[in-house]
Amino acid sequence: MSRFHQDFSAIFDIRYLIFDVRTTNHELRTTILGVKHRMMKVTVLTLFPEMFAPLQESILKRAQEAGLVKIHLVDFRDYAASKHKNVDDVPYGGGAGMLLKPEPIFAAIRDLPQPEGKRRVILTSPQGNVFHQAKAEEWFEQDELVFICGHYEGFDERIRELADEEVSIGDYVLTGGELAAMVMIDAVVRLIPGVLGEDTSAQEDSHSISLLEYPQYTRPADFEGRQVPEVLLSGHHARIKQWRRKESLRRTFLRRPDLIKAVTFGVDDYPLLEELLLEHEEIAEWQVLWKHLCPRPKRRRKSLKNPEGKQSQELPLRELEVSEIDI
Ligand code: 6GU
Repeated sequence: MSRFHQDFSAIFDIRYLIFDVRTTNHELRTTILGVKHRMMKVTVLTLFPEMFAPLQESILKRAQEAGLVKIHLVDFRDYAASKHKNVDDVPYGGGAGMLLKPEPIFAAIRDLPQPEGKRRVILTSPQGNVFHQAKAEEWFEQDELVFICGHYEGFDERIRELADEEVSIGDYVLTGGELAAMVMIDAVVRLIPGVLGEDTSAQEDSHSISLLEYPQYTRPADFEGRQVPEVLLSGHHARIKQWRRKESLRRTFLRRPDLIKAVTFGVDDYPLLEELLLEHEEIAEWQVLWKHLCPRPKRRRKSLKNPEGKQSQELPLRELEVSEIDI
């Protein structure tokens, strides 16, 4: 392993008996205690591989040790041709700042091993589409993600050609793409089954990103006079479920009203929404989104057998025999 090709995945935890096997469709898989898991490869082209030290901690560290993800850091300065290993240069036409040169990044990409399955090349840039949960889920389907981390004042336009997509993590400017790449890597890796542990489903919470999480409490039930809501101590699962749904709705209305339009309300939400409306009058503007769920009084339907349009419950199941009629 060269100094500039740090491969953190080399250290395996011996608790997991790991074998990499190539299946017929060339997908890289890892076998952990007899169970086949998909292995995702993440390659990062960066001038600052040391910045990726946080990926060697906690859950991402465990994911690598378990063979669920391999993170490969490539210092593209290694591919600079000049004696001084220059990777940047002044812009044609003048102007302040230096730009990343195309040659080292092109050479680094061309030197990557053949992709093992589906590969997506991502250029980090504040000009890209803004990253979101749906994008993390889309990338999770890939076998390899390659991040090109932009740095300095910008990069030569021709570098864009190497990327399948250009992605930003939000509307602010960072000094480089490294922190952004780490954010995106974390969001994708946690979706891999096994990364968060057996009983936690990342898929479950990612789908409900349109609604914010309800408040959570742990012991003690009374912390310096601050009480845990009574309902959570009740053991009444249906009531707890309702309370959580209501609090999720409340949080979303009050903190992220921009997410509300994407929420699908069910009939069970109607009473909760009407309660919330009484508690927060600012919610009224969204009422159009749930009014249609209002339970209607049963309409009287007229039919041949029921010419008066009596309510259906009142209709006899069969015609009564004369003898049964109490005169
Ligand atoms: Cl991906 N790169 C840089 N340099 N700045 C950013 C960004 C990326 N996303 C938000 N700001």
